[in-house]
Amino acid sequence: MFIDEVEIELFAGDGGNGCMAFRREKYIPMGGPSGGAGGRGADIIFAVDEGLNTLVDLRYNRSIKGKRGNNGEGSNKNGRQAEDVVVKVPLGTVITDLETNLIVADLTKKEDMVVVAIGGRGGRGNTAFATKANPAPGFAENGEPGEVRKVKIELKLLADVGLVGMPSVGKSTIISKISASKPKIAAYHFTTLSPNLGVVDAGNSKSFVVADLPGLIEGASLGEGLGDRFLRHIERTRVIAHVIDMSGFEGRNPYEDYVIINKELKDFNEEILKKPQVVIANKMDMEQAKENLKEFKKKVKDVKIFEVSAINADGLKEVVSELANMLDTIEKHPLFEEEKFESHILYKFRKEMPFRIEKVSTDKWAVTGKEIEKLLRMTKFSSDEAIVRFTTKLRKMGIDDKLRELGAVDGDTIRIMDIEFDYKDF
Ligand SMILES: Nc1nc2c(ncn2[C@@H]2O[C@H](COP(=O)(O)OP(=O)(O)OP(=O)(O)O)[C@@H](O)[C@H]2O)c(=O)[nH]1
Ligand SMILES: [Mg+2]
Repeated sequence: MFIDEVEIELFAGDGGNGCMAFRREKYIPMGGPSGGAGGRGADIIFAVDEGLNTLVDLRYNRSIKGKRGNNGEGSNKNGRQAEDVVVKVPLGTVITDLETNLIVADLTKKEDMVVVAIGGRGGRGNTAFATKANPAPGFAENGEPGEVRKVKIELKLLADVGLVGMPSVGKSTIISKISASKPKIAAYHFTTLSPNLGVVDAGNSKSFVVADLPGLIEGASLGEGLGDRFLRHIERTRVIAHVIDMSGFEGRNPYEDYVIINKELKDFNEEILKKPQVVIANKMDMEQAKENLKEFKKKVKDVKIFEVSAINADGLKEVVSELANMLDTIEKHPLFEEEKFESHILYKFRKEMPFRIEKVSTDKWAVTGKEIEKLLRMTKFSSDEAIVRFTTKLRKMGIDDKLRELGAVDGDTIRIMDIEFDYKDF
């Protein structure tokens, strides 16, 4: 089943409690404090799994809960941290906080992995509170509660070209001829009930992804037919391929179809009509098609029209090469503006990397991790040589690359512990 929207409540794990204990040793009446810290609660992480193409696995989950960190113990034993929960989702998944309506993550790269609910910190044990004035503190800290949030999870498929049009105009036939995708094709309306993706080989080692969408009819934006719910899947496409049945054999008028579909696209989201469009005039093998096309061309002058007989694979080569050329020249625009994102995003990385990066605000990033923090403490920032060594190390650890990948630009602020410096992209 194809599911492209679910709402779920996330409960990250609570931190384990710190322990209050004192050392007991033979012949020593009362030792010092020895309570260990609690472990961190489980993060709830969303990660891309390229093998998935629907959110169906999440459909029956009202909530996802992370385990609690273990409590600290005596003898300064720290509690174990809980194992993170990793939720696998398809490429193109967008996660929005339902309270703030801000986007927490837009997972558009196959390595993407984002912490959506943060596990609670473990509480400190009484050892941590020992001071000169109070060498034997009789208290410990409780674990921090894990983050709780309600999110909407949406799939917006990642495709370069979207095939749109009335039912039965031949959209699925086209994708079946230009890619390896084998959707159901039939003479009745609404054969396609959910989007199909296909990879098109455009030669010269170029390729692009096409989405074949369920048919639209007049009033789709008001819920007629299958409605407009699948149109979210062309929001990311860069080119719209508008398929029209030129034979008009079902008693339809190709020009009217063209106008109706464009109006439905506009009513769904005006931005879609701003995307470049080509018209695929299909079923040119049928009677009437030539004549209808002549009329159509008189009325529609501002868009490229390709004459095609999908069933015979006639004319599709030209369409593919034009689409490839267009994609070469059209810039990729991010789907959402920066302001729509939550300012604070925590990234985790697929390969266990010894650091974490948090996007603290639009131009500010925080890097944490034992190794990097140790290095920072040991670096004397008064010597040039030490600074060079420090920055080389940052690069070697892959921190530079990760920051660039996440979108850091020259002049952004990078914070490690309490030191801030400017990011420079070399
Ligand atoms: N004569 C002719 N028939 C075609 C051509 N292309 C598709 N058809 C037929 O048109 C009918 C509908 O084709 P589909 O590819 O299923 O159409 P669709 O646009 O995907 O339809 P929905 O999924 O219902 O929206 C099928 O019977 C196809 O065989 C063509 O170039 N010429
Ligand atoms: Mg179809």
